[in-house]
Amino acid sequence: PQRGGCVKATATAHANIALIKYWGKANEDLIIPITSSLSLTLDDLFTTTTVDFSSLEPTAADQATLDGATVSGRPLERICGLLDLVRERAGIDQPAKVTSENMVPTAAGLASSASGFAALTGAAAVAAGLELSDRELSRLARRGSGSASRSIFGGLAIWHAGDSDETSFADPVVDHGFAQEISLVVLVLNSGPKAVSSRDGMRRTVDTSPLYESWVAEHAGHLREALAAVADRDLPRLGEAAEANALGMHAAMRAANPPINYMNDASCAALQAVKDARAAGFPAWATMDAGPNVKVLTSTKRAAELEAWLQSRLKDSVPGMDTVVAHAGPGL
Ligand code: 2P0
Repeated sequence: PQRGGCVKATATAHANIALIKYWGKANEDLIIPITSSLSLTLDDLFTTTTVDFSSLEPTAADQATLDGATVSGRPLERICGLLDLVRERAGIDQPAKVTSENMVPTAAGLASSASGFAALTGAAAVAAGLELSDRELSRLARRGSGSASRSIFGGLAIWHAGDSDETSFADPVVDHGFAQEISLVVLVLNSGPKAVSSRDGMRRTVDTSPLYESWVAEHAGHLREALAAVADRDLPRLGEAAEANALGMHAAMRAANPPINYMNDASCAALQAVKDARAAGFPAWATMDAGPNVKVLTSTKRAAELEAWLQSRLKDSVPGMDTVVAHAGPGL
């Protein structure tokens, strides 16, 4: 493409939460994961990003803002890394001006690199004049942040681990509308910065945790169960697989040296409340990521009722807890 053809484009991508997790890389440079993962893309949690290859002097460095604040340091380097891949592919060399806005409901504390890198990939590809398939976009987004590979797609998505750049990408899961029947009640327990980044936490878990291998060994069964559950529209079976997979991941993290513990007292109280909700007859299974928040998988029908029940249950032990109900959202 000729240089003059490079323009400006905007894309919106939604965050996703893994029901069956990605934790650990087989190849850190290409971001090839050790396990495949299954996620739900969410509706009102998204990032909108504009990439403009036409407004900076040719010799300038890339610039980025997030919610109006200038991005620098490691986060800027990661953005530049993704832009370099896009430029290389398009045969251009203009610097880019990147403007990004995170749309997160009331302090959800879930601002995710998944929606950010998926939106950046979508906008940069179009601005650079590339016409990429969803699969190519997923592979490219993966290079920015692994979980971003899944945010190219709406609803349920599976990221096939693969063993190379060509074979590691996400696909939509054929679910005949089942994604609309499930929701997540997000218990926002702390929106402060995380103690250990996912990237470092994964590396330390893979390198030092004696429980990592057994989690990986169990993982294949969790994923198989979860996919069978989706095919059968069987929420309890999906919930059990998801909860076992997440708790096993956190156990492996805690066994790392030094230990990684994303759970605080509020997380433990929330996990117990989820068990209690189940005993009270709710469909409710917990999952957690690289932070203290607890996300509760439930049916869309009962999500609001469960949210109120959990709020009441936790009002004394976790004062000031925020909650958000997230439904299935669209792809890029
Ligand atoms: C997941 N997480 O499957 C897992 C579960 C957090 C816990 O993907 O290093 O930001 O950029 O590939 O994608 C968070 O890690 O990590 C994540 P990188 P990413 O959703």
